Amino acid sequence: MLDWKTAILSLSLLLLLAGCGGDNAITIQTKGMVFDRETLTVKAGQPVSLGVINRDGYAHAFDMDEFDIHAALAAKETLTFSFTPDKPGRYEFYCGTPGHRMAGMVGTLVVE
Ligand SMILES: [Cu+2]
Repeated sequence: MLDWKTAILSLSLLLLLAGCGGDNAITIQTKGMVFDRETLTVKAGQPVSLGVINRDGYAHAFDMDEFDIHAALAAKETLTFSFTPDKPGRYEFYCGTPGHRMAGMVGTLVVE
């Protein structure tokens, strides 16, 4: 689980990576009961800094089983997750809030 310290640390890392023009700093937003991007593409072996922005006035979650990411996103909250995908492949991400995944809050992380 990520706590707020991890989130702040990750946010700092995101800003650092953004400052360096890091390829794998990406952002995704909730837009009602979907994510604004269905596919995220990153490169294997490079650290990823993934910002998830909840634009809605109610709670969501962000889950990616492959990378052991399972976090609640309060209304209007932004969290940043850092991980390094080792293997090329396609990995599912979704909102773990009950009912949301079935409603369409699901997408694919493509690791090239
Ligand atoms: Cu949701």
